[in-house]
Parts: sequence; C-alpha cells; structure tokens
Amino acid sequence: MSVTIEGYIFDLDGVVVDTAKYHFLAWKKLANSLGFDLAEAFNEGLKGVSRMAALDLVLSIGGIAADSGERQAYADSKNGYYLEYISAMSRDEILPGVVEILEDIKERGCGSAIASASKNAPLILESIGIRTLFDVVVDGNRADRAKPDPEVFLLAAGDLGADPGRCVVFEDAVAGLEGAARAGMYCVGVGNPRVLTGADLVIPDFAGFSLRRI
Ligand code: B16
Ligand code: MG
Repeated sequence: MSVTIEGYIFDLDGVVVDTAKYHFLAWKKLANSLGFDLAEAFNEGLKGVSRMAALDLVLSIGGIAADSGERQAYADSKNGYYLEYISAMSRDEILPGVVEILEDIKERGCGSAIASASKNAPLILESIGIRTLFDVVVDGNRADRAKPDPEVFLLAAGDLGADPGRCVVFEDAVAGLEGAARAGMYCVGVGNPRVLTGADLVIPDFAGFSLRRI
C-alpha cells in the first residue's frame, strides 16, 4: 500500500481460529436432524454470513419451509451444537502466525481490531485467551447489517480512529472481502486464491507472513 496504514482489521472465524469447521459440523447436525445432509463443498457459502442468512441457505438445500418461530428454533438448535464445539477450544487453536502478526502490529504502534459477524465472538476470544491483543472488537451483537455490507468494518475503523482507506482487512470469506472492498479498505484474503478472487492479495495463512508484503 502506498499510504500509511492506520489499522489492521481481522475477521475471526477462519482467520484467527478455524471455527469455520465447527460452524459446518453444527449446520450438518441440524440438517441431519431435519432428514438431509450437507456436502462439505457447501461450506464456502456459509462463511462470513450471519446466522439467520446461513440458516436460510441450509434450509433451502433441504427444501424445508419454516415460519419465523421454527427458524428461530432451528437457529438456536444449531447454535447449541456450535457452543458444544467452541466451549472446548483453547489457545492451541489460534492459527499459526496470528500472535506474531498481532505483536508486530503493536510494535509498529498501529491499531488492531476484530470485525466478525459472529455473536459468539466474545466467548471465542476469551476461550483462546487472545482478547487483550486487540484494541477493538466489533461483532454480530453490534453490527446490524451482515457482510457483505461494509458496516462491521466501518464500525471497527471508527473505533480505531482510523481512516477506512488506510485500513487493511484480513478475511477468509467471499462475503467478507466484498464488505471490506465496499468499505474502501485494502483486502487480504486468507485461503484459496481461486475462491478469494476479490482480494488485493491472497495468502494461504499467516505462517511466515510479513506485514511488509502489503
Ligand atoms: P454466529 P466471521 C461468521 O464469523 C462465520 O464465518 C459464519 O459462518 C457465521 O454464520 C457467522 O459468523 C455468525 O456466527 O452464529 O456465531 O453468530 O467469519 O465473520 O468471524
Ligand atoms: Mg470468517
């Protein structure tokens, strides 16, 4: 980037920790309880989107119509399965290189934030003992509009006191990259370059990654 970077904004699920696999397993359990199965390939579309939007995608696969009371019950049921998985998480599940990057950001005197669609983000950050490494946390409890809306990223930049055009976002989801781009931020995709085509730069993970590459 040719401008001075004022803030680094991290998605949580799939970037800091691999909770995407737990979300998928929990959705699969819900689908199985409703009499159908979910293929692994379907997981990509569930990443980064809100709980209720993900539920609607899952129900459409099973061809299941539900009223608002049933939808809420299904979402609660999936979240119950998900909470079982994440309650067993520990610091070992922080993805490789993440802590080193956060320490580098601190040494540079820059701000760091979480911008996650998840309402469970505070619980996960506490479980893995990493909350204090972030200056700001914005999650699905505060952002009203789900990714790909840019709201969660703009709230994070605002809390950091950073100009959105001088922020870098790390995201594993197509919907998240679209939201970050709409916020006017530099987008680093974390994952597969064939999937994350909307990113300015794609890295497989943070292992061996240097902020000098941005
Ligand atoms: P919850 P992120 C997102 O988190 C997940 O990627 C997405 O799969 C999930 O549906 C969403 O959070 C809501 O999560 O049910 O825990 O509120 O990737 O934006 O950190
Ligand atoms: Mg994610």
